[in-house]
Amino acid sequence: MHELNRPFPWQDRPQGSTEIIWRYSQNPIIQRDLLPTSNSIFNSAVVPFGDGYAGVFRCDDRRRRMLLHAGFSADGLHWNIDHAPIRFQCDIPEIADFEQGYDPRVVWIDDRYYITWCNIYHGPTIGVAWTNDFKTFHQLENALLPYNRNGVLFPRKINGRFALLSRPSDRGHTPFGDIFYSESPDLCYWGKHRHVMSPLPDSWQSTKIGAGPAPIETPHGWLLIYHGVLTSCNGFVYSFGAALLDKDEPWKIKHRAAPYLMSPQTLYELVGDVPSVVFPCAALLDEPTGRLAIYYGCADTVTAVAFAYLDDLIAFAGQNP
Ligand code: BMA
Repeated sequence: MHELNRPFPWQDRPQGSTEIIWRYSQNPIIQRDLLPTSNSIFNSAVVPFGDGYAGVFRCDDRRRRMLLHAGFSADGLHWNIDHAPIRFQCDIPEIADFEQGYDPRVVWIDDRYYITWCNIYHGPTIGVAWTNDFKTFHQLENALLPYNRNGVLFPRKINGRFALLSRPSDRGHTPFGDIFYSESPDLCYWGKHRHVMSPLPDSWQSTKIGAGPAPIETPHGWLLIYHGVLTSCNGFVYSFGAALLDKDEPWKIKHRAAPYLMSPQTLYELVGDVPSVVFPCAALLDEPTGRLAIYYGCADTVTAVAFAYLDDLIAFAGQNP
């Protein structure tokens, strides 16, 4: 999976800035109408693939169906997205052919890429599929019962089992939500459900929270970048923050930063189909340099990237309890 010559998407911290996360100056990297049929392209996941990158993109079409499309990039910044949506191969008739899906995450575990997404099976729940080429996608059983969103796999088995974060929800614009942990020997049967985190009162994360990109393994535990929602007099405001979870028992929080890492502040984050949303679904790590590129949806309309150093995020999570 790793190619040494793959260019890492990066831009240095702007001169004079002391921010621990900074936005790419060419944001948004994916405009809403990159596809001739798209209304909006946002909340999408990318991973290293071959000598470049691949991704699964949330593309809402002009009928306003929520569809997933595969895409490819040499540099992680300029993307070609397939015009046809992903058609999952599925030999389980009961769950096949639920066309719509949204908010994908992608991880490499052992020998293949796994995709989790919000699969609309009698209400939202967590779909699971795998691929090796981002052309053919093999759909497995849904991980959990409806209603659930933000299913995010850890990028390796923990204590020999697949591990998943999720956020039980309702059918609609859920006004609550905690993050839970579940594990599975085979990606079919899930159990040992553990509570991880609740929203925090009087804060940017007071209404609900949900896992963002796949957790990143560090010597200090799993770095979890997660979104949090505040209910303002104009509706929901989506920001994101950071926490560190225990390496072997990831339902235990070691540190959780009180301030947000990023809140919607630029025009493309504040204005769009759903105003005031930053929603991260992927993070790339350049291990030799500790550089991170975080991909996030903006205002449910476009896709942007922001940069940070992993060590700074670990320190941020630890120093702002
Ligand atoms: C959530 C999800 C996200 C979306 C967010 C803000 O419930 O549907 O896809 O970005 O709401 O509308």
